[in-house]
Amino acid sequence: MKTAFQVRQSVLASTFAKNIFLVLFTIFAVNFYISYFYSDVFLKFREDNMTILILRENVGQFLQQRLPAGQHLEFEETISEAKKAELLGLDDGISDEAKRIMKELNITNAGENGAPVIFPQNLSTEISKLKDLMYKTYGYNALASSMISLNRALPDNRSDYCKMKKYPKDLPKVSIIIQFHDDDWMLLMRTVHSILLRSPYHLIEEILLIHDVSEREYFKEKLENYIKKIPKIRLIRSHRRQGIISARILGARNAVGPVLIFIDSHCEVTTGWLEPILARFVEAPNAVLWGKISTMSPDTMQVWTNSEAGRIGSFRWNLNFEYMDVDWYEGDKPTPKFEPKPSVTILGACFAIRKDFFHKIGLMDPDFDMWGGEDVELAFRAWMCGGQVNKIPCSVVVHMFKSHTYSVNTKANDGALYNNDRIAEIWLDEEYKKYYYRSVGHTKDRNFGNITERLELKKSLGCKSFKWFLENVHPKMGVPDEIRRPEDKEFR
Ligand SMILES: [Mn+2]
Repeated sequence: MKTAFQVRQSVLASTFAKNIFLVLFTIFAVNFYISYFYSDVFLKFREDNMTILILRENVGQFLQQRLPAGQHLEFEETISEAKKAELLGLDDGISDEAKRIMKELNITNAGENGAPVIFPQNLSTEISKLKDLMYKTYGYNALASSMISLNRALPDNRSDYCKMKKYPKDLPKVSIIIQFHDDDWMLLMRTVHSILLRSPYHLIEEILLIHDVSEREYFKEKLENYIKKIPKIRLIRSHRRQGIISARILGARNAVGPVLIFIDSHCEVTTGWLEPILARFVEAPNAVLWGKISTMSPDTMQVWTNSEAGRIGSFRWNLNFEYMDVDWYEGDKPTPKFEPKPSVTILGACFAIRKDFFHKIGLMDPDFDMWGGEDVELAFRAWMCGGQVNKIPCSVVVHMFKSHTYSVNTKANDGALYNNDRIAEIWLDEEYKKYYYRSVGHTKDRNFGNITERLELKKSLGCKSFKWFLENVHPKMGVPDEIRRPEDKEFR
């Protein structure tokens, strides 16, 4: 029989064993916790801003201080887009209301991989009305868009040449500028998310959102809160309505990165879109670059991409943009299809330019009306004033042509012509202006504002003539019969 002393001794012994166990367990747990994050996060995303971001949320300040700053994400390519979305805090953005309608219509994984969103034939009156109202408000099927994840996957249909091509890790950083006005939240944010998901994280200096005065409720507090959660986004609010062109100038003036990319608020970028653009600037710093612009349907949100190299940009005598087939042969030698190639003009939906060169050649014409013609004007100016324009076929961006634009031109009866008139008056030589005026139907009292400053800019930059431009950049540009007249002497 145990004495009271012995009982006390054995109780003490077992308490001691329990305490030892607890201490050991705690040490083990803490170790496991730290090593888990070291192996899963720290080792994979070491020494980068992104590591700091993740660790701040998961582990705490003490680990953050151990990280040397400013290095690259070596393993970024190996993480899935879903994982990257999770790490960056990018939600799918689908509202409860959209989820309810999806359930009712029996729609799942809407728009994934660029697939079309197809509604059933007999919609209820309620949904049918909502669909029409949203289409009218935003100029595309915004109800379908509300059902598609902001992080949706897109097909990578690039050619093998583009997929295999390797680019250096150290490329100039980019400020991506997106101006928006009354746009739909989901479409704008899908542009933003696709950029964050499909660009090497260390190459994005910032995504600059230019809020061009909108009364939409969600662009007030909701937007402020949203951008606090997402890395690298900066918001600039304009105090007066600017239009696309002035809003982009505002972006260029505020951007930090050495390279600027202007992209419309209704785009999605695809895998590998950024590297070929930035790599080209190393070889051609004075270039305006644009990639392949694929199409997104305004009715179903379907995305069409293919492995073709695509066409380059040209223009008509009314100074509107036009696509042009590329001559793939120089003599009997095929040109490398997917390498950067000269393009006469660009499409304004998405283009890139170095910040220093953009400032040097005078940004964009600040007296332009809200929209139109600025892409052709910039291409002319780049070519004539010491730069060049290139198409980058390996860079693919998807763009939606909506059924209406929010900007209304007001400076002349037809604002688009106001801008084109300015281009003609500033950049076309006297002998070519007549082709423009004939092509748009010349009227006497044309109002194109004051062009003195732009002419001075042209002079101070020592820009070449339009004749030089046609002969050297676009020798195939002829004058069609309906524009030419017998009294014109033969033009090329
Ligand atoms: Mn657009």
